[in-house]
Amino acid sequence: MSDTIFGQIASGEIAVDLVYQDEDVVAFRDISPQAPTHLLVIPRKPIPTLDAAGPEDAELLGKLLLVAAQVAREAGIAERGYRTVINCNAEAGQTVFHLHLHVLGGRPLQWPPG
Ligand code: IU
Repeated sequence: MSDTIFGQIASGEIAVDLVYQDEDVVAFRDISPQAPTHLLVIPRKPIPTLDAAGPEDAELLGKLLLVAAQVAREAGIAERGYRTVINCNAEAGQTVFHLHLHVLGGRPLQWPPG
């Protein structure tokens, strides 16, 4: 059983434009890109939010970051710069409750974010 649409992507039930996959992690292009390059990196494990992750997920969380760096390099945005974002819960703008890490780049990014 899949948790959300990202769970269905992670399990292969829904096909998307994958840029990376291994036994633990999947990365694909965001359907509504907010920058010239906008990738999402998700665990196959259905963790709903960063707040729901526990010590048992430490290695997986580290892997998400390493995959984010890898797909950013492969997308050609690493040298000029990119941003990683995890929105946690509603007030931060989380809309899909399967942990995901945004990788945004290819244009200058403002700080602070809105
Ligand atoms: P958020 O952090 O939960 O707000 O991010 C969810 C992202 O998932 C958002 O950028 C959507 O455009 C993106 N997305 C997607 O790529 N494919 C989908 O089928 C759905 C959402 I639903």
